[in-house]
Amino acid sequence: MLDSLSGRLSEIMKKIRGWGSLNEINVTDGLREIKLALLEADVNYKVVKAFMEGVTAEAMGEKVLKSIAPAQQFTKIVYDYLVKILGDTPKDLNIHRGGISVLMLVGLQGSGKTTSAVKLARHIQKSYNKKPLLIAADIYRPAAVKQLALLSEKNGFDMFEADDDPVNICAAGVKHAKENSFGAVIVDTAGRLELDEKMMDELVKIKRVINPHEILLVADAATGQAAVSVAQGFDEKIGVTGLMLSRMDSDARGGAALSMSYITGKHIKFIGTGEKVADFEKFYPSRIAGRILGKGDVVSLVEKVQEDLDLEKAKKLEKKIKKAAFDLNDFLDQIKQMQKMGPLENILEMIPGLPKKANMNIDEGELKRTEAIICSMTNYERGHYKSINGSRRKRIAMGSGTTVFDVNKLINNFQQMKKMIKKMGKVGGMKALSSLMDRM
Ligand SMILES: Nc1nc2c(ncn2[C@@H]2O[C@H](COP(=O)(O)OP(=O)(O)OP(=O)(O)O)[C@@H](O)[C@H]2O)c(=O)[nH]1
Ligand SMILES: [Mg+2]
Repeated sequence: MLDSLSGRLSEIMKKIRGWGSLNEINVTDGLREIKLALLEADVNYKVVKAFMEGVTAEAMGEKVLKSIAPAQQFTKIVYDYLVKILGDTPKDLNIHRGGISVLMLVGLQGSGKTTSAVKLARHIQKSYNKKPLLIAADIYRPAAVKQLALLSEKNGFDMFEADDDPVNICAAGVKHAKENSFGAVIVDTAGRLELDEKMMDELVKIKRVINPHEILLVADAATGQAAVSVAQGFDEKIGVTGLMLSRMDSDARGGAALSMSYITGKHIKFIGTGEKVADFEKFYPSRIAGRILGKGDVVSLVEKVQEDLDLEKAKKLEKKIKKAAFDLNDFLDQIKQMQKMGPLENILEMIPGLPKKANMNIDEGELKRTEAIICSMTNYERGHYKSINGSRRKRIAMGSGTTVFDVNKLINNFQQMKKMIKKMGKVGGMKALSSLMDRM
């Protein structure tokens, strides 16, 4: 999925991260490469243009070029714009908790409507605990009803069929669902080879009769830009409420996925990633942007670090670490920073190359205890841990609601850590911190 684009972009971003400093010349080079990669991935030129304008304006600013970590900032800007063009925040289905929800799938022939209808039924049953009814409204293709019947049966869903025209079938199907306590109705409509009037008229009539909560356009991601104009065509004629991109698994380039939402102004709600019913995912712009930019979720890490960690402070800390002047106050600062960044395991998981087993050893309760202990020390004690004798340890334990054993353990760990830091010499803040947490 999106492999060739992801391969190209993550290479470019890696290269940029390798540059020690950013200046207008190398940023221009980097941006040119990104632009080429997007165009080669068949991303719509309007999207590429908007993307490049936004990223260039921000990346060239003083704030980025002169910052402490310019390459990381640059990565974050690219990532943020990717998320934006992919639709920003994920959108849920318009599902009524109480009553019946009616969903209608439309799209060209072979775009994946029938398969997606069953995938969607499974999703609705699992996520909303609603019993779905599938309506077979494609009476034109000889085996269409049978295909839906087989798929429904295989997955344990009920299907409604009737010997009538599609508009009447849909009306009767929704009535049947209401009378038989179904929670959702999914209408599988007929596809055509191209956008034709007759087909659109029929869809408009169905829409009028069943008044759906969602009209989802199913488009084949592997058809690239063609999928985008199909979506526009359907939207103009019948008005769609969301998009479903099928065959993301066979779309290495990614043009449709990256252009669809921006060009149509509609959200991609789901993607199909294979022929099986379980090959179906909710569409999260941020996750897709992360996948496109590289592995190990470096991007999310950068984002969190940018937002929550005071870089100036980190730089000072690094100096202190190098001089081994790191004291319990700095230690406390670090713990607070890490707590602000959210669950520790999430953060550590995002750091590529960190052994998974080490991550599991991190105990957040322990972090909180450590924080309480250090907070119960006087400022002098925090700067001079050797002054913390037996009676002081007792007082600190009382003050922090812990035991002398806990205080001893912390001071021992801190002592060992200082030794280790001395040995480590030239190691950056984050890395030093994670190895240090490992010892707790
Ligand atoms: N690899 C892959 N194949 C898919 C996906 N979704 C659907 N297919 C396959 O694409 C083919 C067409 O899918 P259908 O669901 O029958 O498409 P349709 O839009 O209902 O087709 P018509 O009813 O003829 O208009 C089938 O062979 C599906 O198995 C997907 O996400 N990935
Ligand atoms: Mg079909």
